[in-house]
Amino acid sequence: MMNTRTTCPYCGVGCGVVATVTDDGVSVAGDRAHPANAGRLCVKGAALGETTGLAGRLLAPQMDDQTVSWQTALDAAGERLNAIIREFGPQAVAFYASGQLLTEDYYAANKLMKGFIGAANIDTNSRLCMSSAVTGYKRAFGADVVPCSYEDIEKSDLLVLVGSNAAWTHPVLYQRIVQAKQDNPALKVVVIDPRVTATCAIADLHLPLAPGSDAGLFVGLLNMIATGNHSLCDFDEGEAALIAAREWTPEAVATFCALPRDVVTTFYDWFITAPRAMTLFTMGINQSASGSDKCNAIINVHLASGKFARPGCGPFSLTGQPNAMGGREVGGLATQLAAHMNFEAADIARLARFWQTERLAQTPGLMAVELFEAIGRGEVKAVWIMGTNPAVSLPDSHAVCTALAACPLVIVSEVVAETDTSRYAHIRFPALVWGEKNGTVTNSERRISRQRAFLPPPGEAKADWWIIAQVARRLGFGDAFGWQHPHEVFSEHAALSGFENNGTRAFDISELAGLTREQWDRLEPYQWTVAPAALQRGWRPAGRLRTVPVSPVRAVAQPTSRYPLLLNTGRIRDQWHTMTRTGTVARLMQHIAEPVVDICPADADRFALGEGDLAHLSSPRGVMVARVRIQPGQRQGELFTPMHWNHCFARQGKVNALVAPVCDPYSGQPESKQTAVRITALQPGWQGELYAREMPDLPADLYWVRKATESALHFTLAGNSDAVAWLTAWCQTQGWQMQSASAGTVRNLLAWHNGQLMLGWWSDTRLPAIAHDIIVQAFITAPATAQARHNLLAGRAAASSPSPGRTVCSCYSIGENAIRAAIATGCDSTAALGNTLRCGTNCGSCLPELKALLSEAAN
Ligand SMILES: Nc1nc2c(c(=O)[nH]1)N[C@H]1C(S)=C(S)[C@@H](COP(=O)(O)OP(=O)(O)OC[C@H]3O[C@@H](n4cnc5c(=O)[nH]c(N)nc54)[C@H](O)[C@@H]3O)O[C@H]1N2
Ligand SMILES: Nc1nc2c(c(=O)[nH]1)N[C@H]1C(S)=C(S)[C@@H](COP(=O)(O)OP(=O)(O)OC[C@H]3O[C@@H](n4cnc5c(=O)[nH]c(N)nc54)[C@H](O)[C@@H]3O)O[C@H]1N2
Ligand code: SF4
Ligand SMILES: [Mo]
Repeated sequence: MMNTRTTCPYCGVGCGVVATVTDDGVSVAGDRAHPANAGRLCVKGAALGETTGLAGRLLAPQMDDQTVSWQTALDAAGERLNAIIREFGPQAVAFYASGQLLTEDYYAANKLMKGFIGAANIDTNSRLCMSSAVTGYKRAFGADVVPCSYEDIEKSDLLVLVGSNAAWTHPVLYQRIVQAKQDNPALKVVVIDPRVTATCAIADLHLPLAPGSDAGLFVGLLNMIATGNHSLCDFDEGEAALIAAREWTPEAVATFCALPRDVVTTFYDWFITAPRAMTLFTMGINQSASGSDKCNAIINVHLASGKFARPGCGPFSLTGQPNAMGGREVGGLATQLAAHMNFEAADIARLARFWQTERLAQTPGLMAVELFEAIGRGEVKAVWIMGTNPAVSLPDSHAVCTALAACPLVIVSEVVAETDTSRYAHIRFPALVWGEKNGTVTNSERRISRQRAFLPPPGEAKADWWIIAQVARRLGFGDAFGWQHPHEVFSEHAALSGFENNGTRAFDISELAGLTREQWDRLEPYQWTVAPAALQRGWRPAGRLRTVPVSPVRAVAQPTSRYPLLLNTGRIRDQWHTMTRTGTVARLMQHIAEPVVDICPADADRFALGEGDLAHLSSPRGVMVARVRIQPGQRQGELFTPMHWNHCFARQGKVNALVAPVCDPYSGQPESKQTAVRITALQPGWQGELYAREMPDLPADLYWVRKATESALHFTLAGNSDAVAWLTAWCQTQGWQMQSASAGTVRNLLAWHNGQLMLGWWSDTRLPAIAHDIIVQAFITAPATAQARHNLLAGRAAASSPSPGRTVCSCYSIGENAIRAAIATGCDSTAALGNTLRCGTNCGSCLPELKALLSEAAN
């Protein structure tokens, strides 16, 4: 048994993980010695061991869907890229990378594209994530510097979470806030989010503002701060920022944000009187057509109030991906050069000297949305996608897919065999994934940690940096890409950060450039420093910080009579992005297993939708189908739907089919949080649950969602054609014996072969509530008694073992029914529930839901 200390590959909290390989597989625990988590893990981190299986992996290079050797695939990539560059120039080639690549991979990709192919057409999914925050910081400080650390949380008096559902998206950091509040009851938490989220469970004040109106709130706060005689004269454009804010009285803000005036002024009072305050912001701010200005509106109030460059203070952009920050350090965005350098003459010359290249890109490249538009117009003729799934995650996904389908050369570096994007690939490179790959990542607080390999490379999979270096060699740049080990890439990157720096660039980790391979292997989590004095000066040539004048505007998307609702999109607790890894883990499918659409009770009435109905959503761009959840915490006129589902997991579950490609003019970040849509009830003739060892081909017109279980394939279906007829026909061709039951509108079916359960089907006019656990178990051990088989056919649990209901605590698989029963027998607090059932005692992600069940029972 070997323990390896590594780092979680999911969110930007960047938790340390201890992985242990045993005969039964991989088990993980939180690393107590890691400063980001001190031993804690959330449910996704805790389930990492369950993602290391090889089912569904891409394990060999492929060309035109045929397995080929590395030599063939790499040669072809080199030849085809070369041919396009020769004929159409370097601007006809692009890379689209990811904040989930390791820093070493990212550095290599950026170096090849900008330094040697000679165009800056490398952009990344971080464009969809925190490019507005980058723009905000750069405009204010002159450098992309995140001025806060996690340890500021305990030192603060007020934490403002804006556009962040940290309870689900940065769970370990959220638990740290929960703990800080327990230890210091004077610490106040404000949550600013149009909907009531799990994060609100600890809020002293929740501002359910109108979507997209945050700039008004913060500009109004700036106005209040200024009225209180605080001076802005130390900052460039302080005067202009104040003039822009002058009309934003609390009354004006209350109207703009659709909030009661006293809620607005309470927030302002708290912020102004708190000796120390932090604003933690994420996608509710960044993913906006005016996201950069919103970031600066937030930064402005910290500068103006002096709640900046001090412990417990500052504007803190939480990064989403495990290495979004590493991407910023290597300059992975099309609008920057490596190591915090920009497209300015001195930087261009310096970087060309360091890389010893004459081909360095001279101007910024295409940003993500523009890039795919350029592919669509045929201007970009080759795209290499690494570590991201743009067919799902970019807005206007129909246009993205059309562009990819017509692109002459699509190369995809992936870890799984089938994704919505890899379907369009001419060449597929199999990459190493977490547990196999080796390198560094940087978390939200600028802390560099090692991801260490503890599993052997499976099949022919290779590290991303290696693949890039091999292609570089075939493009004729072998000398600059001669690395033999990721440690060498890291050393070069670290050396570049210090190259002719002398304090002019904030990012300088050159003290790590001299690490030996052994030292790099053992590297402890390392936070690069930002001295308060440097922060107060900033990195602009004039040597001053800047407040950016902001004129709040509404979201571009506005409801119309045809599309009367605003659709908000985001994350759920137990899934990661496009589900390629978390979507196959049964335990992570138990919390929410289907695309859902949240709607408030009044709108549900207005559009004749009931809880659990299927609904059809549409915008001018496309359609989606989701299951209705009536949520009092939704504002009227607004819907919420998860971003995760896609064509690999559902027929019409992809929300970006609806979202328009409207972007912020400065950051290029799309407005993923607001889309005008229409909703109608779908009324299929039947709905059913299908479990099987092998799946029949589904008729094309069905609604389907694929789910993960421990034992069988599981699909939830809905449709009108006679399901029992085609299922029966298919089972007959398999030679299986069938057993069926029908009563009223219920149609159930079991198929057996050699005493084993092969298939089960339970259907009704509405989705039948069946005992999922019993069914999953029946595929492992066939029920022994006639009574048990009878119960199974009815989809029922035996009376002696009632169904636990919807899973609330994924760590210990504790269901809602068990929790309700425990509450009924006297558990009156989350602690009591934890003692009785263990729920909520591991990662704590379900504590907000436990609280909700407790208060529901109390009312
Ligand atoms: N479970 C899970 N965790 C994740 C991820 C995941 O896929 N799954 N992904 C990671 C990544 S890459 C990222 S970027 C982060 C994202 O982390 P978050 O930003 O916390 O997550 P989201 O759910 O996208 O959006 C946050 C909130 O913004 C709110 N919002 C929408 N519009 C507005 C608005 O106009 N104003 C305000 N104030 N709020 C608004 C939404 O209602 C939502 O609750 O999560 C990271 N962590
Ligand atoms: N409507 C809407 N759209 C959104 C968002 C939203 O809130 N709403 N959020 C946006 C945000 S913030 C983000 S970050 C994006 C995320 O969107 P994506 O980046 O598209 O999502 P992922 O599923 O994380 O894609 C990562 C891909 O890389 C593969 N992969 C994993 N590890 C490796 C590796 O080591 N090497 C290689 N080569 N491949 C690997 C995975 O299998 C997967 O296919 O979505 C954005 N899109
Ligand atoms: S909070 Fe969860 S997902 Fe994020 S790094 Fe930690 S364990 Fe991983
Ligand atoms: Mo993200």
